[in-house]
Amino acid sequence: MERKLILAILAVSIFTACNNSSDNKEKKEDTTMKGMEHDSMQHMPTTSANIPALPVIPDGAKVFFRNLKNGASVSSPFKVEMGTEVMKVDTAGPVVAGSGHHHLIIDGADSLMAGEMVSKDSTHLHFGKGQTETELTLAPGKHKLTMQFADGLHRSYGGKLSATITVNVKQ
Ligand SMILES: [Cu+2]
Repeated sequence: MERKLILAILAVSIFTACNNSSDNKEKKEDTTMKGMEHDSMQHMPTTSANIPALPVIPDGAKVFFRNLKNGASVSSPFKVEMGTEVMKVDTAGPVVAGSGHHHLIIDGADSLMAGEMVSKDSTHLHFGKGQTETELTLAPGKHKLTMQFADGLHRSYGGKLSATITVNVKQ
């Protein structure tokens, strides 16, 4: 059983390594995330030598919804502007102190623990090109929106760099 699992992980690692040479930026981001997931499934210390530590959050840094107040009523689709103070918005990839990129979590957690990888799916949106606004299409009703800032490797900066609001999407 265990041997099979190790083989499977090895196979995935090789596959990931091959894919990393791809020029496609989207793919690169994906494989980075997969690579990290598998790394953390094994033992973090064995790979941490190659991975820079999560940068320390500078004093006064925060993220906020620029154009939406908690409890706002909106008509779908609606615009979401993501603001930062102190932190610089950068593209995904390099891990640079004092910078990172935005994520939006829809109807999920209030924040992700510092260092936790932001997953990538329909309710965890990445703005790895350094975008600071987007348009959301949501079904009518109440929805919870969480902004989560993360470093170049999509590792959450934690609750200090998150913001959560509820919006009411009109019929
Ligand atoms: Cu990301």
